[in-house]
Amino acid sequence: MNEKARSADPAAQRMLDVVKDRPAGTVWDRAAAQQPQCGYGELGLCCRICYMGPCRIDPFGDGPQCGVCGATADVIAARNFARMVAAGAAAHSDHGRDVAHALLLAVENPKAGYGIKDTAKLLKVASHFGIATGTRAVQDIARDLAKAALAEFGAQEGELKFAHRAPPARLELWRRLGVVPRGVDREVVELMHRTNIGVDQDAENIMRQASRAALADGWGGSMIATELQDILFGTPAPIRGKVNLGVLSKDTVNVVVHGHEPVLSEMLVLAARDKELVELAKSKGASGIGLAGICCTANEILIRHGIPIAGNFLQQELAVATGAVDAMVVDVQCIMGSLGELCKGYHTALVTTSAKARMDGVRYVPFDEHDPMSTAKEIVRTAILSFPNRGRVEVPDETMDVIAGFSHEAINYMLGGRFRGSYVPLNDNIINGRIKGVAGVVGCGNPKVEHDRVHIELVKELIANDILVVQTGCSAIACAKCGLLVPEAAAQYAGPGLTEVCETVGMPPVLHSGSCVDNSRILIALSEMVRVGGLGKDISELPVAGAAPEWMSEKAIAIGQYFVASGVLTVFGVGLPVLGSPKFTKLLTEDFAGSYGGCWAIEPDPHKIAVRMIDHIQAKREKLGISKAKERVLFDMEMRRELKAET
Ligand code: NFS
Repeated sequence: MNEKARSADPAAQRMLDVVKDRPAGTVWDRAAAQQPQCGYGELGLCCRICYMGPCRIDPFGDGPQCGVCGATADVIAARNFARMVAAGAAAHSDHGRDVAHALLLAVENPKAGYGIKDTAKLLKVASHFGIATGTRAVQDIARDLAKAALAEFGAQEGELKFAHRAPPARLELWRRLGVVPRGVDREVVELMHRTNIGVDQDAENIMRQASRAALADGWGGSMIATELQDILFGTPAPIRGKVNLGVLSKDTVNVVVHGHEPVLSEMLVLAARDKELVELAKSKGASGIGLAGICCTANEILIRHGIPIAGNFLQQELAVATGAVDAMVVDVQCIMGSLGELCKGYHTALVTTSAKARMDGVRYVPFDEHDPMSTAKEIVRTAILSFPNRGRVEVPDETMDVIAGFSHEAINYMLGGRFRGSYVPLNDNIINGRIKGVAGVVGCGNPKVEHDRVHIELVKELIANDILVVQTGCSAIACAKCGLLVPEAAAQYAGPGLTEVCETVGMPPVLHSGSCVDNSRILIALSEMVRVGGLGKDISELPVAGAAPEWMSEKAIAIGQYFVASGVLTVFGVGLPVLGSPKFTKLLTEDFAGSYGGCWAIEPDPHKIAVRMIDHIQAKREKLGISKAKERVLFDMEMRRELKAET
C-alpha cells in the first residue's frame, strides 16, 4: 500500500515516507501484518465469554450455528456489542469521576492549584442537582456539587439528574421503555452481569440494558466530565489555534500531551510558561518551551487555551518519528502500545502518569493530585533534559488554522448575542431553510480506511448541502487539518444558505465542540433546540443526524448507542461487528427507529453516508412541514474527483 492510500493528510504521508525504512513500523504496518483479520470477529460471531469456548458461528450455515452453551448468533453478536458499550461507557465515565474528584480537591485543597473558573456555570449545574445556591459561598456550592456528582456514579436507584435535561417527551419515552439510567457504575455492572454465560439470552433485552448503560454515559458520566471541566477550567469560547505536525517547532523544547483527561495538561500549560523552566530550556539551546497535544487531551487544551494540536489518533507515532518531541506524556485511553518501543529508537522521553494506565518498561511519574504542578514541572524538566539528545529532526511543514471552542454556551451567545443568548436564531435559520439541519460528525481514525479521508469528504458534502456540522474528537482534528474549521471555509465549501449564516455571524461552517466526552454538549444543544420550539417536541423530530465515519474505539460504540437511544440516526463508517446476525443487525438498523426514533446505520462510503444523512434530515423537515422545494446537491463523479484532488 503506498503512503498516499494510507492517509489523506499530506503531513502524515510525508512522515510515512520518512519512516518507511525504519525498523519500528507504524499502526499501518501492523494493520497490514494482521491481514486477513478474523472473519468471525469482524462479523461479531466469535464468543470468548466462557472457557467452554472460544466458539464461533458459521456465517454460511454449514458449520455450528450455536456455541457450546447453546448461544445463537443473535445472542453472541448482541453480547459482544453490549460489552463494547459497557467498556466505552466505563472509560468515559471514569474520566468524569476523576474530574469530580478534582473539583472536590479544588475546594478542599486550594494549594493543589485548581480553582473555580466558571462560577456562573457552577451555579447553573448546581441547580440541576437541586443544590441550594442563593447567598452561599462558591466553595460550599462547589463542594456539594462535587459530592453529589460523585454520588451519581453509584446511584442504585432513581433517575440520573442530568437525564432530566432531555426534552420531557424523551424522558417519558425512556421511562416507558425502562431505560432511564441510574448511576453508570450500576448500569455497567448490570450489563456485564447480563452478558455473562447463561444470563440474558434475548438480544432485544440485552440491548435495553446496553441503552441504559450508554445513556448513563452520555447523560451521566460524560456530561459530568464536560460540565465539571467547564467549571474548573473554564467554559470554552471560540479561540484560534493551529493544527498538524508542523506545529512542532524545531527550536523549542516540545512536550506533547496525549490521552484524555485535562487535569494534568491544564497544569502543563502553566508549567510550560514557568520562567525558571523557560530559562533552563534556553540554557540547553532551545528558544523556549512548546506544548502540543494529540487526541482528545489536545482538544481539551485547544478549546480552552488555543494550545496547538500535533495530530489525531493515527498520528501519535508519526509525531515521535519527527524527532522533535522531547517528551510525550500520556494518561489514559487511545495510547498505542507501540509507543514504548518506538520512543526507544528516538530521544523522546515517554512518561506515563496514571496509576490506571502504565506501560511495561516505560517511565512512570505518578500524577500527584495534591500537587499537580510539581508533576507537571517534573515532566517539562524531563523534556528539557532530553532536548540536547535530539537526532535527526524531520518535521513536515503542514499546519492549519482552526477556530475551536464551540460549547453549547458559546453557540448560544454567538447566535443570540451576549445578553440574549438563545438558540432561537439557529432554529429560525433551520425553519427558513438557510440551514437544512445539523450533523454531528465525530470519532476516531482507523487504519482500515484511509486516514482522515472519510471524515473530510463526508463533512464537505454535508456543508455543501447547507447542513451545519458539529464535531468532536479525532474527527474534528481531521477536518481542522484540511481547513474546514475556519470562517473562510464557508465561502469555499458551504452551500449558499449556510454561508450566509456563517458570514453574518462570523463562524465556521464546521464547529469544533471539544473532545469525545464533549459529545454531551451535542445532547444539550439538541435538547435546547427542542426547548426553543418550532422543530417538534423531541430530539427524534429534529432535522439532525450523526456519524462516526472512521471509528475504532469501544467508546465510539457507547456514544453511538446513546445517540441512537436519544433519538438520532447515527451512521457508522468502516463496518460494525454485528453483521453475522441479520436479526440483531435489523434490531439496530431498523427496529430501533420504531422504539427510540433513532437507529444505527452502517455505511463505509463517505458519499453514501452523506446521502443517508441528508435524506434523513430532509425527511424530518418534511414531517415538520418546513421543507421547501430545494434539491439536494448530489455530488457527481466529477465533484467527488475534485474533492479527492483537494484533500
Ligand atoms: Ni474518542 Fe479520544 Fe480519538 Fe477515538 Fe480516541 S482520542 S475519546 S476514542 S481515537 S476520537
